[in-house]
Amino acid sequence: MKQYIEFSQEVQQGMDNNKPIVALESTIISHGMPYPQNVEMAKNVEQIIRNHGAIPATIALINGKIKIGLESEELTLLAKHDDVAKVSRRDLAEIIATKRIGATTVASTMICAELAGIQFFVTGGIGGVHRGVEHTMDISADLEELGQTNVTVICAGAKSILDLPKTLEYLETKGVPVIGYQTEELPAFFTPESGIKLNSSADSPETIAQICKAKNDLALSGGIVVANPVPKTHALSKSYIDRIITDAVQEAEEKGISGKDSTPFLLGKIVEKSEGKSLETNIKLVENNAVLGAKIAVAFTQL
Ligand code: PSU
Ligand code: MN
Repeated sequence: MKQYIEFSQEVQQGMDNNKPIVALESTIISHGMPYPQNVEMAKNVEQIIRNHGAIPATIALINGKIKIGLESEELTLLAKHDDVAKVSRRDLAEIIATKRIGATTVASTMICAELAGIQFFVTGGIGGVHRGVEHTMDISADLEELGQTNVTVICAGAKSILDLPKTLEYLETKGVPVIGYQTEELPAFFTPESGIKLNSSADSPETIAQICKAKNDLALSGGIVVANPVPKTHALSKSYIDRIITDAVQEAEEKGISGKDSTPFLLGKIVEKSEGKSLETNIKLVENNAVLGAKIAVAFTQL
């Protein structure tokens, strides 16, 4: 298996010195945001993680290898290239074997992080159960992965392009802890509130690190979701963004968009309909997650 994994020098050095490492996904770069904001975001987020005492490891598939840690040119390639595959669990083997460029989703980033021995992973939002699931059966592979792979995902909850109550029910069935950071409520990505109460919340990175350690010690398989609300100063109003999302979901339905194209289509439409306001919020919340993710990873190494 080792033959498929390639560490950047920075990540390798970090590992050799037992430094805290934080994984980052690449679908958010290739399919989640437009160029050039996507590459600027990717570089900023890496720097934020360094500034908080951890080593960033952005993950992608390039030339038949799972790259753990990317060089600046590789980030640009993922941000600019118009033929980057969106790689979830089912696509991993194919994109490796055919040596295409692949951007990893939450699910496949978790798989690669676990293979590389990385336990913490920062992103924007996870995939989930889509609205209208009773007609489409569209449930993100991210949820299955959270049910089986031992990686802690720090995110701003999930976008309300999804059916949030059903997404939480699914995670409950799979036995995935969803911990609100300094909140009792599931954050809804662009807004800190969803009205949906969470089962657990934690007030400090140290407490979250202790929960991760206890779960490891008990050998409980599966991931953890840390749901970190977008800071109020950068949040969008719930009624404003909900209207835009409802329009985007309806347009996707009318156009018959399905499968792996559904989420990127909706994300693009939301940026368009909000005239870039959603993109600004999206970038700020990922940065905010990077701060928390680095703090949790640092706290974990000190246990
Ligand atoms: N949600 C976002 N931004 C994103 C994604 C989700 O707010 O960029 C991406 C992530 O990579 C996530 C993927 O893992 O979309 C989920 O895709 P799907 O719904 O097809 O499983
Ligand atoms: Mn899907």
